[in-house]
Amino acid sequence: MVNKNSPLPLYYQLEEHLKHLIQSEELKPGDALPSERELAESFKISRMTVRQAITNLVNKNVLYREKGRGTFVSHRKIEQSLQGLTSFSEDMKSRGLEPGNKLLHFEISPVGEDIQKLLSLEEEELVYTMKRIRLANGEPMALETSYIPVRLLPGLNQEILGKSLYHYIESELNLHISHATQSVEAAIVTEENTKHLKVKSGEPVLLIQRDSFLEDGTPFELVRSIYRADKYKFKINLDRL
Ligand code: 16G
Repeated sequence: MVNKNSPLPLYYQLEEHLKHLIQSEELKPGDALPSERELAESFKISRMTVRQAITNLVNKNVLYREKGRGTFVSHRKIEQSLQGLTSFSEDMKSRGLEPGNKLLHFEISPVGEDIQKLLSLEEEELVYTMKRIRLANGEPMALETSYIPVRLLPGLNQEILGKSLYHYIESELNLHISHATQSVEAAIVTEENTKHLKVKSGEPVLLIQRDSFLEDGTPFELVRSIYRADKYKFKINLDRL
């Protein structure tokens, strides 16, 4: 499995071997890796070589270390395309995961000038402000704060928000969701959000802002979300211009 006569460095060969075990699911997400000593003995290589291979895989997020517990196989990230205006519920279902929501906050009130502008609101116009933890198979993936003009969805309530917002807009109200602009930036999770997202303090997150429009150009939502960077990877296809 490691060939001492190969020109490839031993740490690299061990890395490739471990990656192969993960790809073939002999080692599954969350599984503990044998100790450095065990790996060194079974491959007849030095512990330093083992350590180097493991450190490289930790740096590539293939493995993660837990203090005092050992080294484990990372959970695969959800790969989310940045093309196509889809909802969280649709995204999870298309992966065979059960979407879930936990509503943390729901209020109807006027909003600040920046949100007024982005939603093309009249001054003092009422807006729903809501905060939802988005879950996949019960595990938190993102924390979403959405702003929606009451004028557009007068019947929106907490029960509807327990399910899919986009489904309600399209299937119950027959409105046509058409396009959006979205930005993604990196940040560190705030102390308050560590408990909502079930991540440790200091973990990286992705801040996403989406402004979505109906077919006639009316802005219907402004969403500021915090996605777990350990769970999400965004992907886009590019054409040469
Ligand atoms: C996604 C959208 C969010 C939208 C929600 C509707 C991003 C960054 N955000 O989470 O803008 O409100 O889907 O989901 O993709 P729902 O229909 O499941 O409630």
